[in-house]
Amino acid sequence: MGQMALIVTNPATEETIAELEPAGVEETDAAVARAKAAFEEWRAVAPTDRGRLLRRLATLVEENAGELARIESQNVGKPIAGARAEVAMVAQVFHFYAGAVDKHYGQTIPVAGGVDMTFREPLGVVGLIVPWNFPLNISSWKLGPALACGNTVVLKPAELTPLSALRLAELILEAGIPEGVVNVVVGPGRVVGQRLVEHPDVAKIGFTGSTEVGRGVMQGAAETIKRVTLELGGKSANVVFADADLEKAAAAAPYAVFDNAGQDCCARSRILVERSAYDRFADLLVEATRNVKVGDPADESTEMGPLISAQHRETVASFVDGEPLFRGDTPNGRGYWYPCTLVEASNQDRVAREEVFGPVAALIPFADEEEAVEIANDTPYGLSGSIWTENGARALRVARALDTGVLSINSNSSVRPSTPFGGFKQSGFGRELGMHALDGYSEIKNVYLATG
Ligand code: TXE
Repeated sequence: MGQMALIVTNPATEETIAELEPAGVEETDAAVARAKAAFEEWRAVAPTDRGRLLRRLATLVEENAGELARIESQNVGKPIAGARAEVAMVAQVFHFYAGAVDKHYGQTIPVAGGVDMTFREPLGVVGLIVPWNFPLNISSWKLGPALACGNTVVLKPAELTPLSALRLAELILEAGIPEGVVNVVVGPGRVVGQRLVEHPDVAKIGFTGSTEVGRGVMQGAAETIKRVTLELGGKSANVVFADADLEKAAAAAPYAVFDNAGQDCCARSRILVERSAYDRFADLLVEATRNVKVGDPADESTEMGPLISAQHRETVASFVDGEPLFRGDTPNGRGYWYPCTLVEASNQDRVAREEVFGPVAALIPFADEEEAVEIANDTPYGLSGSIWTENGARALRVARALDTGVLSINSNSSVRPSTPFGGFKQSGFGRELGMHALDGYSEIKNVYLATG
């Protein structure tokens, strides 16, 4: 092919950990053809058997959790304890969809002259395009419902982080899922990803990545009227009212933005604080941020590792000018380190408008509930967010008023295997996880039987 080798790096050491031959259009087409050939057999597998195969995959992920977590930690620079928790979630996701296969029902609808019924049909070959921030997790969120519904798959991991998906592909075969049902293709987004988007035999693209590339995916999909699910960027607000448990909110806030070194679409990177509690909360937040343990991802106690690449570190750094409210420490020497950083901002500043995708949080004061909602919604994004208050009615009032897909009250957790996850506005559309994701990987067929 004459293409340059794809160099895979450990971002904590800058060492090369793998060299791969990148796929091109030809290999992508071959993978789509394999998935197409496997489709009829896979859709015909009895639901309980398909469930059993997914259950076996979940168990294999559990049995190989240590190895998968190590791969993910070394390839993404994730702290090993966090990587283990992510792999545990991958297993839970496959367990969930193993159990969902035979619970995704059709309906019967009362009509005149006969019986009307609906079926959930698989789409065919689906293209799954995954980013580098949670490579295995996000792969599982798409693979679980895609396979449960009877689709076959071409999965394209991000160029920077292909290693865990390649290992997962081996476990998929070991679980007994037939050859051709899942095909992992490693190569550049604008070649392999683009080809999947254009390919006439691909029925749907499940995409997680930047809003910019997502826009291109949606445009490309229009040509063949492909279905798309887009999980894009975010600029989520963590809204802290003066009547909240401030200690608890401040202790949790750093982990809602510095987890995964801020490379998280759900990062609560705008911390909105009611003015009357602002100074007290800012002091508590600085203290809590000082305690975030940044360092070697292999160390069990590490809470934050490096960024994914040198180029990404430059982008992140471009958001911080002047002296921030707080800047943490990082290890010296090799690795794409960037410190935990707190800045005071207005919602019009660039740091409050664009997705930083790094450990930089903006503190923004608000006067009252009305202004909190106005600022939180003043963004093109709408993925996630949190509300901290001891007033239950206010919590629900604000939750209903925020234009965002996933919210937590007195907590910052966004993602569970059984609950729907996805965005409003330019954070995308379609839902991953839970029973809702199955709707994105199946088509409803309506059948009328005349009984007269
Ligand atoms: O994302 P891309 P990048 C945001 C975040 C980050 C920025 C850039 O702000 O800093 O995006 O990250 C594939 N056709 N998020 O450049 O390029 C690509 O190979 C089809 C938010 O890594 O969107 C990869 O597999 N596919 C986000 C995937 O798309 C294409 C997670 C995502 O890469 C393609 C990641 C094309 N033309 C980044 N070009 C989140 N929501 O969590 C690239 N790809």
